[in-house]
Amino acid sequence: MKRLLILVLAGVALAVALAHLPGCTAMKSGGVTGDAAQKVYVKPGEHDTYYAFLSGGHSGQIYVYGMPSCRHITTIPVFTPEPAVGYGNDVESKAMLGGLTWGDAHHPGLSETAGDYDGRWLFINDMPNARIARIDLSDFKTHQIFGPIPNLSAAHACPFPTPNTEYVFAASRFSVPVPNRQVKIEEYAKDFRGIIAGVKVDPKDGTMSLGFEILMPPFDYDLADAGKGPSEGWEFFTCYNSEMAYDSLEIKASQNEMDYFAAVDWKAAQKAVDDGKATMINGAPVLDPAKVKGIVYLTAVPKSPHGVDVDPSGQYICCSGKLQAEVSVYSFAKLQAAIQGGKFDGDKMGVPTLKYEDVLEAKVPVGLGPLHTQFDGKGYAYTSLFLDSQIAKWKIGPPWNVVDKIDVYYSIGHLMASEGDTRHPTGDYLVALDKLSKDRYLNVGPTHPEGAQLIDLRGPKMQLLYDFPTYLEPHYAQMIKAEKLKPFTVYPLEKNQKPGAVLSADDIRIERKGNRVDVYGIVVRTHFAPDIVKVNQGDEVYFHWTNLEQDDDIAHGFGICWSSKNMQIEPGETKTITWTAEKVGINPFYCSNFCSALHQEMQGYIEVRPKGSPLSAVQRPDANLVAQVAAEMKR
Ligand code: RUQ
Ligand code: CUA
Repeated sequence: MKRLLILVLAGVALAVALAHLPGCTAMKSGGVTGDAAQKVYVKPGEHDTYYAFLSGGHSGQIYVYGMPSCRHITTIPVFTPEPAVGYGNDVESKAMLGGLTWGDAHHPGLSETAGDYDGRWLFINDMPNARIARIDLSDFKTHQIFGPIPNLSAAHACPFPTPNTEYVFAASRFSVPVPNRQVKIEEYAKDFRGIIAGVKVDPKDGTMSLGFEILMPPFDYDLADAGKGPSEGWEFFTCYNSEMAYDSLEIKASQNEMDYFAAVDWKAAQKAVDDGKATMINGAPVLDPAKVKGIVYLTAVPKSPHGVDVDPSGQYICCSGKLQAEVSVYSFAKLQAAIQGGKFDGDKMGVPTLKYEDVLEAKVPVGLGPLHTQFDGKGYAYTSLFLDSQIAKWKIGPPWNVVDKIDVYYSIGHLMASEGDTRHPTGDYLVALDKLSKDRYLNVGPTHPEGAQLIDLRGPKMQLLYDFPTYLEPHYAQMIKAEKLKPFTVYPLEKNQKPGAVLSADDIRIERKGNRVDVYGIVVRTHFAPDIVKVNQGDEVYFHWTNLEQDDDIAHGFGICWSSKNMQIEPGETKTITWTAEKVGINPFYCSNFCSALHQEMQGYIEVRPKGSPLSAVQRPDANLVAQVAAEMKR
């Protein structure tokens, strides 16, 4: 027995040594074949067929990639200031960030119509601050940040939109006292609660508002997915820590054989709020399942589940127990039958519990450390295996077997399939989002990039096509057909209704009231008007710049020397930034975004005079400059 063990260990050691031998490239390249390069090659001047939106994790942003070329096209600033474009620096975006300069963005959620991506909006969560942002895909800009959502701590299971984007959701990863107050941490089970929040989305403009909150037992709510087809109207949430541990979770939260997934009937929950059955806590309508029946149920899931994913047909709910080598596939029909038949085996703080066997359809032996599942629309599912560093492809339906596996490098978390969360995944590509990249790229010191890998799903077997590094740290991502998005490239000047906008040369002016100075100006190739600004020391200066350009890609910048003030003004846009005149003297400003042959000449000066120097209430620029701008506006 002992000898056998030694032999096995020696074999393992040899295999490990071989894998690390230089020149063992067949191993490191994961069996990539010669045609892979062609499949990712997008000729210069041509465009990719998919947009991929990768969450930026604790960078707080969203990264936009083109697929299949895996080229990083742009980064959308969301929860974190971005100085190049001045996000968080101009007055409007600064107010939207609400004083926070960090977010941890996990799960992008594209808006849907009838269960398919419609290309209107992209939602994403900021876990630690329990916020949800909405990016408008008509201009790829963040337009709303909703939250912090009251009573809820760490919105990880978030936002996972419903099939017609009626709602996005958030649930507490870390339970806290509700309402939050000083309590003894040791009285966790008594005083702490989880919250599942339904956030309404206005169908016309995407504006988010709070619909309802449900008071839940103090478990750790982890991931979510919306029901679709037969299961439309329901949202599913996995949770771990049904042990209700408040310390040493690594050990104490892995004791129970079973944790749960929660099934929320969101229409019933909204109706209960509309019928006045909620209690207001911190401005949020909170439903207590001990008093309000029929809104939420718990079903047993083995071994600390992570991902929950509904298949394209909407019949099956796939949960992965991190500490189990199987995916548990539940039947929505069985869930309904058990609820209707009242087959509860108890309750958790008023939430009825259902038995594993009563709702289970199949167990699929995928491999070690299953986390997330995606779909190809051709009857197969793909589950990421963190511990095995593999993806398992398995058949949805009898015999529920694994039909293919592929190695990934290394320690895969999420995976994303093309249109993979919709009713009609396209089955073209899969991207593995690996937590570790180790030796895959040139060494850049101790912080390695994250690893992403493009996999072709079009053949009978998965084929690895390409590796691409990403900055910290994509969790989830979504991929949408490029043809569905038609972003505009200039803001039409005639529709510019911003309060500080200057749409006529006669409106260019500098106004002062007390120590507040408002500069109403324009930027256009290749000058600022006004380009001379006179203020007094201590003045609070508001620069309102309107970009008169209506040509693609002609943005101007406004950067002030000896300051952190910079922003970009896009064609047709008006933006405001503030700056305090601290020192007497001359302070240059300039266009920070290369815009034309005379970009270097696009500059100006602020003359800061001593406090109390006489200055007129309204300054107008030089008449020649006004005439020049008037002529430019007619063009
Ligand atoms: S998580 S590796 Cu933040 Cu979505 Cu699963
Ligand atoms: Cu305007 Cu450079």
